[in-house]
Amino acid sequence: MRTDTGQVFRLEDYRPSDYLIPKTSLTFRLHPDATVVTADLTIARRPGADRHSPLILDGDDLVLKAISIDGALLPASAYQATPDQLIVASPPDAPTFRLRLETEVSPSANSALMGLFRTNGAYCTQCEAEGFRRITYFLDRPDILSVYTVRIEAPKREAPLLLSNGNRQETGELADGWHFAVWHDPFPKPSYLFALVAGDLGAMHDMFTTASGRRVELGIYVEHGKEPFAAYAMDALKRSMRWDEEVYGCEYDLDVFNIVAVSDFNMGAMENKGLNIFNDKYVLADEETATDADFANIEAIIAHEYFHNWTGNRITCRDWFQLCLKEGLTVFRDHEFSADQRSRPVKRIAEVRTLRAHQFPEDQGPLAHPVRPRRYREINNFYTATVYEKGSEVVRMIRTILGPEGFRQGMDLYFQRHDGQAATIEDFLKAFEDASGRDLQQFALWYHQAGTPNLSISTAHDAAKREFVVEIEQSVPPTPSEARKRMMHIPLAFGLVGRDGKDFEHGPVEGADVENGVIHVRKRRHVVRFAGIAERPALSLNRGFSAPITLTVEQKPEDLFFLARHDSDAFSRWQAYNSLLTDALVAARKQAAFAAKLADLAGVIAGDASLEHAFRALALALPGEADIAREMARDIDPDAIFERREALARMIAQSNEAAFREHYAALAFQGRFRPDAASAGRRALRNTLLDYLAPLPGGAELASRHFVDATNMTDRAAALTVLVHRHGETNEAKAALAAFEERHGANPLTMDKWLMIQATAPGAATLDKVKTLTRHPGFTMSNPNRVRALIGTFATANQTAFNRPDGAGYDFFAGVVLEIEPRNPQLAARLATALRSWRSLEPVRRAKAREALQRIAGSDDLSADLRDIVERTLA
Ligand code: 0A1
Ligand code: ZN
Repeated sequence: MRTDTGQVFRLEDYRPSDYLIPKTSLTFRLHPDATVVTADLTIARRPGADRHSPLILDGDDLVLKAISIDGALLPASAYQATPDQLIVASPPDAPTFRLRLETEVSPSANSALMGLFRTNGAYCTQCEAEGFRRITYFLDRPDILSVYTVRIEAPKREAPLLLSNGNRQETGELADGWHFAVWHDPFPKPSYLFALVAGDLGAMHDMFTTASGRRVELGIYVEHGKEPFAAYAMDALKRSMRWDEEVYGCEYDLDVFNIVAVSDFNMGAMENKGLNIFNDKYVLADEETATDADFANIEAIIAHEYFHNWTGNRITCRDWFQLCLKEGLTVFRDHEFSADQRSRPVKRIAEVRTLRAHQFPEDQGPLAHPVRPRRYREINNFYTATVYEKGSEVVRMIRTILGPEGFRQGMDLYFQRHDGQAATIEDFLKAFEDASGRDLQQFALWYHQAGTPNLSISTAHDAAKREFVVEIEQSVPPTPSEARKRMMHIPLAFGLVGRDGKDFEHGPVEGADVENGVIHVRKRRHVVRFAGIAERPALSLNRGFSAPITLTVEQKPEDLFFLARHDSDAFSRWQAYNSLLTDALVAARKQAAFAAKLADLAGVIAGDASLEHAFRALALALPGEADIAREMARDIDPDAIFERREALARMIAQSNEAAFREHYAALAFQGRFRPDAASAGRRALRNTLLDYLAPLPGGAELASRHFVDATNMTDRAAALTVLVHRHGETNEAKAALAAFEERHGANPLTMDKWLMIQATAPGAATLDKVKTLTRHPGFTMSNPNRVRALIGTFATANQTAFNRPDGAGYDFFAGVVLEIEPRNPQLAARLATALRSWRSLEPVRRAKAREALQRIAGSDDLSADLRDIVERTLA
């Protein structure tokens, strides 16, 4: 484990390396405790670099066994090797030389899951961001692009399968039952994209023919016996490959594309060139074990990693400050893919909910940072919702500003100019500016300034002048180390909706640039005057969520009720209803008439056959407890929020009981299971209705029947959730938990749902339940998926139990974080971010949460990962 050196990395300190590594040859002689890695590096001095500069290679926890240059062993006086660095003071003064290094690593002792480690008996690597330096000494930075040849040797019985990046060049037998394979990747790549997998795995094979006729062998490797569970992932892969050709003109470039699913993985998946490695949670699925949400995630993540082949691999990042160059862009691409494969409005609503749930709190708390950060202590902690999700929103805004054609031209130019390079955000923006002739200088602030901008909006209508006036005031809140902000360019999509539900055609506009239904907000204040508006319209704002901002709008509730039914933009219809629900929950509106109208509208939405099932399900789902807390912003009392939310749900259910029961019954479906969006939407609506009906008389029996009759995991998990969360003490709930365990006990991924459902049961008593579950034979602190299912969801999705006023939830959590940290610092640091919003709690809980954070901060020898998170959280 790397302990904290306190070193801060700054964007402005970027310098190109004095040395380059055009070619890398690696040989792995695999052994669980003593794998020998031989690296044969062709090293070149960068043209223009100082001839006397030493060669300094990165390492992490390495032991150097041998070193030679151009075939001659190096005397001890010529180099200095420590576990985290290798310095050759005076390398040869030749244009290129060969450095040969031998290191020895222990994959089985590697519990951090970075570098070369073991999972389920197989060997596997993870090198992003800085894991390659745990394999051999290297210039482990993304602007060092090298052509790799990799030879893997292993006992054939233990590891019949030997995989690395690129194309397989050679295989053969060796003495003593060993064998080898040689892989060559012709595309120069940074070390973080290197990968190796060796083991005894099952496979699903398929074929893809690219637009230009290249035949690509596809393979998905999984634990033996799990092959059929890879079918959906394979289908998603082929659809992704086709989509990237059709939408971006991006074709796959190697003869093989392999995916390996592993059960020990810190993140979702990794885009290593030609050899993606996945958390098996995002590969394995069938109706018996996976929910509709799992299917959608698999489709999205398979696409995401595949799309990285062009946005990330062919064009990579100059340095880690540019992480959003590959991540924000690739998330945008996977969002668009899912929108095309499924329902665009439903997908957009889901994206916005995720952004608000994960990125907004980050932007509004102590861990706020720009989409392109300027400094970091530990890069692992910057794989954040801001870099990924807000990064994607920024790309979406570029498309809104340029229009779809201008955007595509910008992307084409970006690919053309930077293929084979390590690029920056400036390069990316320049491609769009040059392709479109537009100035994106002010827009670039989206990459540089942290914080969620707010637009405060009021309107006035002058019937005599036939003028509608919209006053807009922009503010960007201060964030850590950025007190003063500059005004941003915010593309605000809007509509002026008339009584017939159609958008008014307006006359000339003054006060801001308005084009194609978008107001370009650029200043602190705009007074936008629309001419030719005879009647007062309802103002529909931020349609399609055109900008990742918050709005403070002086809006009459009648307008929101109207927009919720008639806005031509489906996202805004959802938003209008959601704003009304939020208003009711945040207690701004308590009048009975308001509540009754809200309940009526819920009934209308539930039964409106012109709306997709999935849309209705999303609209009917009340804002979550954390969403409500975010709206309240300070002195949060999670118990009070829980009660309010329950009361509103009950009120809506009671006043629509008959209709909800009828729709619920009508949605029952007996046909064959299909994971497509329409079928999933139907299940989602039925399960949402079940949740409403559950607290009413007969609720436990209804949920119990739903559970017993379920023919797929989506319905079974939904019913179990309702039983455990609302009727936890009943025999029905206990029986369902036991039946689930009996049926799925052997499948850890499915048992994660069982753990999650119990960890999120509301109420103080859940803490003891979670403690007990840590001793369940199916649970282990050493597997990241288990930890996230039980501990992660407890801390992030159980507002009442985690935030117990006695602080016992925080105390338990701090203990777990400290227990995990020595073996897996990355996992511990990610978990610890659950405490980031501690300052918005009411004073008693706030003090307890701070104590827990201080307890973590005060322990000795903290890893760089965890120390960075807790210190910034407390600062
Ligand atoms: N590039 C990956 C994310 C990723 C980052 C770090 C990792 O280390 C454990 C793993 C994966 C992606 O965007 O999917
Ligand atoms: Zn990614």
